[in-house]
Order: sequence, then C-alpha cells, then structure tokens
Amino acid sequence: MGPSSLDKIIALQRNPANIRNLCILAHVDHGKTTLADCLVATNGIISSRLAGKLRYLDSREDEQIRGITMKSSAISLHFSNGDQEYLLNVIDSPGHVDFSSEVSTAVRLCDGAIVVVDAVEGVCPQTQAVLRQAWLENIRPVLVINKIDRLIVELKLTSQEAYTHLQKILEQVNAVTGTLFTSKVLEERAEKEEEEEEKKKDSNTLSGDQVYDWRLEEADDSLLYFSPDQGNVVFASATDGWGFSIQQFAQIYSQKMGINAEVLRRTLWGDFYLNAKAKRIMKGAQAKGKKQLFVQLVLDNIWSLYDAVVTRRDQQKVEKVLTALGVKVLARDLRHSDPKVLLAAICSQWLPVSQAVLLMACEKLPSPLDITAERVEKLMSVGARRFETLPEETQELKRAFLQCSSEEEDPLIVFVSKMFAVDAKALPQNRQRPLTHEEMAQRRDLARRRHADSRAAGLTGPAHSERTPQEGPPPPPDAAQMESLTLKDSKPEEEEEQQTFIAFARVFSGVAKKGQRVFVLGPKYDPAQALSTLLQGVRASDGVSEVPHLSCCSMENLYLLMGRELEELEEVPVGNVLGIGGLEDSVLKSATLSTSPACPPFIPLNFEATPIVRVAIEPKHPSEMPKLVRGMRLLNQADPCAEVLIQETGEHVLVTAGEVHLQRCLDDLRDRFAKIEISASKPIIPFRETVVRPPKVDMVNEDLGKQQKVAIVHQGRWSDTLYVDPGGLVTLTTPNRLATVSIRAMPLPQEVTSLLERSAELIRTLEQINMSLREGKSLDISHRTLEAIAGLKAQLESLLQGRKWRNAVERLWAFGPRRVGPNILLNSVEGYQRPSLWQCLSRGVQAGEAQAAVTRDLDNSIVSGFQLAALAGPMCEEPLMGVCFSVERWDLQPSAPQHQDSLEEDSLSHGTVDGSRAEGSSEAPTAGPVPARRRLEAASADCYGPVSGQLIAAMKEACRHAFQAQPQRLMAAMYTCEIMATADVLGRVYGVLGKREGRVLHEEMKEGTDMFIIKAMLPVAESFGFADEFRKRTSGLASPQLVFSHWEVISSDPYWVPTTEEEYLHFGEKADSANQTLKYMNAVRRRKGLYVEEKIVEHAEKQRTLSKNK
Ligand SMILES: Nc1nc2c(ncn2[C@@H]2O[C@H](COP(=O)(O)OP(=O)(O)OP(=O)(O)O)[C@@H](O)[C@H]2O)c(=O)[nH]1
Ligand SMILES: [Mg+2]
Repeated sequence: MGPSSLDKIIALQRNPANIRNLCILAHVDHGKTTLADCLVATNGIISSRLAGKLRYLDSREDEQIRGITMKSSAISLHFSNGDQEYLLNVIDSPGHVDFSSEVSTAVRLCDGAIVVVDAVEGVCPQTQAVLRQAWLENIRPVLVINKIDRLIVELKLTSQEAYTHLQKILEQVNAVTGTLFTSKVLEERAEKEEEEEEKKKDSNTLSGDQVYDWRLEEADDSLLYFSPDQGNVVFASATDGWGFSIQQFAQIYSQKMGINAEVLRRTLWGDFYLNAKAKRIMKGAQAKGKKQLFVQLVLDNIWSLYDAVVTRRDQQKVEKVLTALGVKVLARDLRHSDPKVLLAAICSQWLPVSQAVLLMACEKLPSPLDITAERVEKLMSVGARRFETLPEETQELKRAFLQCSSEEEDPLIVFVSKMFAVDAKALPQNRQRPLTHEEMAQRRDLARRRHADSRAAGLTGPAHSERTPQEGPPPPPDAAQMESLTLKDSKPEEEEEQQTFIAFARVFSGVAKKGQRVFVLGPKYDPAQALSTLLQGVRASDGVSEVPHLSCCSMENLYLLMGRELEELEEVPVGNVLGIGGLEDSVLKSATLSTSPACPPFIPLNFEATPIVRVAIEPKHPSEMPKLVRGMRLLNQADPCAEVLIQETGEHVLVTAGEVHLQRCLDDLRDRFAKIEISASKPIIPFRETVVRPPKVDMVNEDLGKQQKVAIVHQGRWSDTLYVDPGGLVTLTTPNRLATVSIRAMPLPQEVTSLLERSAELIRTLEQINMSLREGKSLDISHRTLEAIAGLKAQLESLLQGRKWRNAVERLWAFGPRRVGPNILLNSVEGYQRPSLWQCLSRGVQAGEAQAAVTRDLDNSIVSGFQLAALAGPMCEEPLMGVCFSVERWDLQPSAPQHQDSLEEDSLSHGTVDGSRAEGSSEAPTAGPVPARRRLEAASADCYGPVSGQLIAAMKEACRHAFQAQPQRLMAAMYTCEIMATADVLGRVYGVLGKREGRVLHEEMKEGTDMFIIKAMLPVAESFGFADEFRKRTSGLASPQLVFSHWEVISSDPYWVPTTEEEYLHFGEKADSANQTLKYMNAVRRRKGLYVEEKIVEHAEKQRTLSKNK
C-alpha cells in the first residue's frame, strides 16, 4: 500500500459521516470472498484481471486449498462517488456453519451488511442464520443476488424465466425478514402494554375502555424489505465481474430513450411494460403477455451478451454487441481463447460490479453517526439489568455513542470482538520498511563505489553487479559503513517466530491513541459498584486493583487492517474498525475497553454454533507437554469458538464446532501455536444419560406382564446404609448415621427437558437473582426478565400435569448440573417448606408466607450432591439429561457433641429400619426419633463441617442408585443436515445416509432447478468423515452442512439380556448383535478407563505347549 493512499485513508477516518463499516454475509460458497475481491481491486491492491480468482482475503493456505473462508478479515477501501470520498471498512466473513462464531464477531463491529445470495441455490440455512444475526445486532442489510451467470450458462433459463426465478428469491429473503420483523413488533407491543398497565396501576385509574392495537399494521416495515426499486438490491456475477442496481439502468435508459430516470427507477422492477406505440410505460405486463421492462431492458441485454460471447462465440455478433453497448476492448482480449476473458473485459467497463455494490453501500447503509439509541441501549444492558437502572454517569455515555464525536474530552469506548494471531514478523514495525529516496541514493552510491573497487581488483562478480538496492542488503563489503544503513529491527531469530495477538476492534466513542492506557471491563464488571468505590476522576493510568472485573492495560500499537497486511497508525478516531496490539495479556477473546469506569461491558456476542466435537490431544513426544499446553492456550485465545479444557481424567481436550473447524484448529496448533508434532484422539462423542418409563413390551413385541415389569426394575436391595425398595425408592444413610435421604428418580416429559435446555440462559439469570436474594442483596430486575421467568414457570406448570407432578413447579429445588441443566431436583420432603425458586416473582406480595419458608441448614449440601450426580451418571460418567430426582425424605440427627445420645439414637433409628425390612413393607423406613430442636441447630450450625461433606456424598450416591433403579438409556447428539444434490446423485446420497443411520425427514425439489433439498437427521457419533465420504461418493456435487440439533434417546437398553424363550430365539444367548447402546457405552467407559464388563476370549480352547507334548 502506497503512502499516499494510507494518508488518504487516515484523512477519511476523521469524517464519520462518510465511513461505512460493513460485513459480507452469506451461506457457504455463495461468493462473498469473490465479491470482496472485486471491491479490493478498485483500490489497486490486486489487479482487476485477478479479481474473483485470487480470493485475496482468504489469506490462509488451508482457506485457499479448501476453497472456503475460515475467519473473518477486514480491509479498508476508499471510494469516490462524485465529489464525496468514502472510507469503507469491509469485513469478509465465512459462510460455513463451523465458523459461524466468526460471523458474530464481524457483525458486532459493523453498521451494515451485504447479504449475498446465490441465484441458483436461493435462501439456504446459513442465509437465514446471518439475516437473523444482522437483525439481532440491529445492523442494516442490503442484498446482492450473485452468480446470475449460472442461470444463463448452467440452468439455461430464458430471460423471462430468470425474472420469475429472481422474483422468487427476493420473496424468500423477504419472508425471512418478515418473520423477524413481526416477532419483534409483537414483543415490543407486549412490552408497551405491560408498561401501560403498570402506569394504570400506579395512578389507580381504571378504564374499562377496550383498546384495539393497530401497531402491527401501522409499524412501518417498507424500508426493511429488499426491493430493487428501493435501491437495496444488486444483481451480480462476481466471477464475471458485472453487477448492477436498477438505478444504473434507469440512468442509462433515461439518456437513451428520454424517459424520466425517476419513473424508470420505479418501474424497471415489477409488472410494467413498455408500450412502444404510445411511448408509455404501462402496468399489467403479465396479464397482457408482454415482456416486463426488467426483462426487456435489462436481462435481454445480458442474455444476448452471453449468447454472443460465451455460447456461440460469434465474432460478428460480439462486435455488434460491443458497439451497441459503446464498449471498447483490447484486440488481445477479443482474440483470447477463453471467452470468459473477453466477457470480463466487456463487463468491467459496462457494468462493473464493484461500482454497483460500493454505491449501494454508500447510499443505503448507515454511517457510524446513524447508530440508533435502541442499539446503544441494547449493547449496554447486560444480563437482567435495564438500561434505565444503570448509574446516571453510565446513561450519559449514551450521548457519546450517539454523537460519535472525537473531541478530546469524549470518553474512549472500544469493543474487541476477537483476538487473532499474526506472525510477529508480519507486523509493520518489524517489517523492512521501504527505503527513502536519500537512503536509496546513498546505497546506489555505495554500490557504485564497491563495483568500481572490485573491478579495479579484477574481481567483478555478476551477482554483485546485478543486485539492485531494493532487493535487500548487498553482502557486506564494509561492515562499519553498512551498519549505518541497515534498518533497526533485526531481532533474534527465536523472537521473530513468535505469534502476537491483535485485537479485532471498533471505536464506538472518542479517539484511540497509540500507547494510551485504558480500563479493560470484564463481562461481570458492574459500573455502579465501581463508581461507588473508585474516586471521582480516576484514570486508567492509576491502579485499580481493588475493583472486581476491572483491569488496566495500554494499547501499545494501533493498526489499520488491510486484509493480509497491517499498517501502523498513531490514532484512530470514532467509528472505525481497527487492530490493537499489546492486549494479549489482558484480553482473552473479547472485551470492552474504555477510559471511563462508568462504561458497562457490552452484551456478549451471540454465538449460533454449539461446540460439540471434542478430541483429546497429546504431544508425540511426552517431553513436549509444556509446549502443547502453551499452544493450546494460544489457540483458545485466537479462536472465538474453540474451547480448551483439561478433563478430570487429565486429558487435554479441544472442543470445536465441527469437523472442518477441528481440522483448522489442529493445523493451527501444529504449525503456529505449539509447533510440535501432536496426535489427536478420535473425536470424543458426547452422550447423555437418562431414565425412561418401564417398557410395555419386550424385545420381540410381547406384552410384558406385571411381574416381569418389576423384574426389569431392580429387585429390592440393601446393604448397611443403603436400601432400595422395589418401587425404586432409594434410602441412604451417611456413614456416621446422622442423616438419611430417600430419593426417587423419574423421567421428565420430553417437552420439559427441551424447554429447560432452551431456557438455560434464563435459568442462569434466575439462579443469579436467587443467589443475591439469599445474600440479602436487592437487584433491579427488568420487566422483560421477570416476565420471561413467569413465562417459564407457566410453561412448566402446563407441561407438568398429572398426579405425579402435582404442585411440582412450586416444589422445585434446583436445576442441574451446574445449576442450569435439564435435570431437576424436587422437594417432596414432608414438612419442609423451603423458599420457592420463583420467589423473585412474588417479592413483597407474600411477605408473611416467605417467612414461614425457611431454608434448612445443609440445604446446600443436598443441592451440591444433586449437582454432582447430574454431572456424571452411573452408566458411563456422562451428564444426565431429563431426569427428575424427588427427595421424599430427609432426616438429620443430632451430631457428635452429644456422643452418648447420638449413639443411642443411632441404634434406635436403625432398629426402625430393620423393623421395616423385617416386615417386608415397601415403605421407606420411618424417621428416627425427632431430636430436640436445640441440638439439631447446634449440629447443623456447623454446616461446613464434615457433616455437610458426608451429606453431599450420600446425596450423590443416593441419586445414582435411584437412577439405576429405573430403566436407563443413553441419549445421542443429533445433527440436522441439509443437503443439496442434483437428481443423478440422489441415490448415492441416500446410500451414504442410510449407512450412517441417518433418517431423512423430507425431500423436496427446489423450484426452477434440478436440485433436490434433503433434510435429514444424523447421529453425531456416526458423522465423522461424513462430509468427506459424501464429497467422494457424489464427486463433489453434494455437500452437507451439519448443525447440532438436539439430543435423542437411543431406544435399546444397554443392560438388556434375553429372558424369554422368544428372545433367546431371536437374539441368541449373548444377544450382542443388536445392542448399539452397549457398544457406545462400553466405548465411552473404555476411553475413560472405567471397568468394562466384557469377555475378551469367547470360546477358549485349551492350549498345549509343544514341548510338553513331546
Ligand atoms: N458461476 C459463478 N461462480 C461464482 C460466482 N461468484 C463466486 N463463484 C464461485 O463460487 C465459489 C465460492 O466462492 P467464494 O467467494 O469462495 O465463496 P464464499 O462465499 O466466500 O465462501 P465461504 O467463504 O467459504 O463461505 C468459487 O468457486 C467461485 O469461483 C459467480 O458470480 N458466478
Ligand atoms: Mg469466503
């Protein structure tokens, strides 16, 4: 990049009105990077002949080889439109689902987005996903319908058919936007209504008027939709380099035909036709069987161009077209054997795609100045907090956001959305900078002298004389002289190999200056708390160690992001995307930086992908472990979505979003971060454990009698401290006999499980609220959150119907594992009324009742025991899912201080247990004598003592036994996959799916094409190598996109053994052929080093040693 264009960009950075921050979003392979190439070529960074082939922004080697983008990267471009100069910060994003987290990081920094849609494939799953992401971040999208050449060359549509096809695509895209819009309006309306209701309550005015709401009809959505006449749609072919919006054609034809450009703009798209006789544009082309204006004036031209240049290659016709279009091309291009070259040469003059897209971006996308109050408030209100409840100083910052001014006194606010690694060598300060004129002259001089010297000595070497000064330093003839000329940065080799991290960021307010010190605000940072503890006017240069989640750092370097390169900057004003160096020690993945402690951290990025594929990693040479650990730490920082953790077993585990992502992470680890040989295990497949209702039929579909049903459930068992009754109720006493719990496990209805899964975030908020209520703090909770919690409660109530679940929602004790999971603990202990989990909903209303409910001591131990049990089940130590544990009895005995008494009571309570056993009653043993209240208090006051520990362990064990007393099942993770395939490979697609236990949900033909869309389910366990096998079997014609969808119970029972004669007949004695679950379970157990019940030798024969035989 030349210094002049750098200066230009720096100048443009100061004018936010002419800055556009935009990202290019689309489904995989719809042509984002190709389009970006065309835009980059306008700035002379790459040659326009290579645009569309180079994929400049795919700078990684594996991106080029695989042909897909794997990270988002930014480039700054300037563009002049008339007398206005614009700066466009363009971010290219990946379309593959595995990298959707990179899309989130890009979207957060932008104000607008270019959504690219393939004209053949239309709206695909990722198109919907990116539209939703743009929507959630409140950024404005514009549309590019790309690859229109495929309609001509591949599908061979006529221009008329293509028009209908394009209309359909627009409808599809608008349908997605429409859904997003209506849901938002409805949500807002609900919120407003509630506010109004509240106001009514406050003022105690009762109005019986019926209110009709026409807000939905009234809400203006016309600007949201994509429509060519609005100017927010460009039709393009990025590889062939052409693209246009309606405006351009309106201008061309208004000059040619003398029709008002504005009229043309409004009628070029739609059901209008040209009445040549009357010289008028009329409506109703379709009804009258006329060609639409768009077909006649636009598409027909393009079609005839392709016909002449590509299909027929008719020289004369080409010349005709050339004169008609008024385009001149080089004779060389005209004669070129590849018609695409000629095509590109014509199109780049006639309808350059970059012009159309950049114009649209400048005109239709908002500048940083247009940031809406709504977006600012959303960004600033983390968690359950309302914007209005933030401290006043924080609310004031909103003004800074909206004004977007870069005065000295404005606070600096920067959001870092990801950290990316670059070679330290590639940093501009370490790069050899180009020589200045004086230096060049000096060198030339030196070389000349040296040349003369060596000639004089008769030692003329060709290598010497050919060297030009730019090619690098010549061999040192005179060390002292050369030293003054070589540039400063010659760091030791080792250091140069290092990776440094650059933050991918945007300035939202103020000016970022090189070397400036700023606060780093962690996600849990609370400005209110900090403002009360910090002194007024504290600056980031002062120490702030006492405030939680707040640290300081300095922005050591600022960079302009130029795709593969970086340029150093001294300062970056508001509204710009930038790279920041020197944050790697203070920022892990994303962060908010500010000079003002009043600034709240921004809401976290919303990631669409769930990391699900995990592998264990170890170095080839055990001695290189420290390098691996360091490398994994770097990888964790460099990737927004990858997770790195150490499992309980001591394995280092990498969790990624999918196979492609995994491959990239491994490559990165090997080549960049650890630089050692590593070996990765086979993917560790996650499972969940659950219980189900006892089956009604056996494996050969025979009805199970009552008696057998009980036989399936385990028989009554007991040991010293454990008693399992035939009904599945488990009673366990702690080793010191001080506490007894009775627990029953039950399967949760499936809808409840999925509701809990979906509401994880809400449950986490609920948990936080409860925690602060327990601590006696008060929290200002937003209406929306309270309503969401009430909604969750109501939904649970409606789903948990029936005798078994009576009052269950009120009796909820905890969720688990990790307090948010899809398992629940129920309080069915008679006489124990603990504060409800939903107490935040009824705050202040039932104060009296709340007092009656007191938390018993050691309540926490019960919850902890449950959490532990839910985290790792008894089948293969995988987390539980969809299990309800109901605590039916919980007795606490007095503790050790009254040693004598307690022993007595012990034996007494034991007696009762024995008694009940002797009677063979199925009832749980009744409680021991009720202890004196004071003693109980004395005992349990010491709630961190050993009693609590024992109770946790007992609770955990009891849960596990209760789980085992029910029919157990494994749950497998399922992917949904959408495959687009042509009819001729359809058979093979089904073949591959069938082999991998896939289930086809539906199949339909994409209208107007010969493509089929197949939607299928596939177990994650069977998915490895799926995409590859697919590509091979279908010769690359079909490529699946796998997205994690849900967990599904595998129907077979891992512990099943044949019991009836029919079953023996069907499955044989060992019955090991059909049991897929057992295979999965044993594989997991083996991996974890757990005991696997398996015979290694099935039919042993006695071995005889030869020597003995003799
Ligand atoms: N026929 C045709 N092919 C195109 C066009 N634009 C892009 N392609 C091809 O589509 C393929 C994918 O292009 P990319 O630009 O890499 O797509 P992408 O959207 O960046 O893909 P990801 O980044 O992996 O999501 C390449 O082979 C391009 O040559 C077009 O206008 N017409
Ligand atoms: Mg790409």
